[in-house]
Amino acid sequence: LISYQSKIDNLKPDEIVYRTFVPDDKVCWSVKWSDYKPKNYTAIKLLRDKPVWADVENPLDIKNWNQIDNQTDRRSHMGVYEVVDGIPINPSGRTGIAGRGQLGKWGPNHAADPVVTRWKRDTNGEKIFDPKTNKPILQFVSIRRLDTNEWAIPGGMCDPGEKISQTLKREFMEEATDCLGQNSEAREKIENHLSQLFENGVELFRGYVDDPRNTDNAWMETIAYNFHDEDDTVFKNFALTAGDDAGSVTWMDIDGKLKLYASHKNFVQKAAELHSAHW
Ligand code: RP5
Ligand code: MG
Ligand code: MG
Repeated sequence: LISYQSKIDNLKPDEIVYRTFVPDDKVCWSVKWSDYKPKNYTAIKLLRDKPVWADVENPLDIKNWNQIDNQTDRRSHMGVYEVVDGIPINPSGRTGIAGRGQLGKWGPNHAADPVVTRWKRDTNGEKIFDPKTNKPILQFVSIRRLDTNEWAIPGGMCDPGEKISQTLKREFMEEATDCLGQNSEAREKIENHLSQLFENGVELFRGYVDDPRNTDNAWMETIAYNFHDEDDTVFKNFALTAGDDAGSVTWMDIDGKLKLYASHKNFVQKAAELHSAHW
């Protein structure tokens, strides 16, 4: 089943398109599987509403694969991907479903993930250590996604022509501070609070994301950055508010037992390693 498809397209149970089961040893395209014929699925929502952020319906009308195509970056962080009979092929292998699924773009869909961290502190402001690892506990700003209900990094898709630094800050402000639900004065205040923090990021990851929406012909890629509030100066007097695609927001303790959306746990682990924090 392609994630939350029934909800998005309002499908009846018998209309849902299921993924072909792909065993681990058959994910790689180089492994022969002549009977592999995944169902084709593009969300009805995309076909019917034709949102501005989405590609044209027919991938054969797109020519500039592996390049910047007008404002759309069709290059992959994973190198040059194959295009077979005019259709881009997922560089990470078979997903059990063909078409664009719920993703806007054929081929790579670029996102950015801000991993915003601070130290967990007691009421006296002292760092809290994990009793087993003896390392201080780092916290990150986590949102609960409205689509799958899973906890995740407050990331999102890059707008056409947008710089990655802008996407990181914009998505954080939309999902973790509800800037879209505020007037321009409040929005400016939030932006001032965050501007310095977002100037000093460290790249954690760049590449393919194991996103539930991925198909054989459309997939998510991201750049994850860490923005760390070492002395709690930014967030001491600043409350988080969930907005846009986020149902709730919280400071979540970083720990190896976390369960997060897609490959987000890997990015958070990298932040813990960067700060020699508990994992
Ligand atoms: C994930 O999808 C990325 O890591 C990023 O967090 C997210 C972007 O999609 P939306 O949040 O805009 O749905 O794979
Ligand atoms: Mg968003
Ligand atoms: Mg998002």
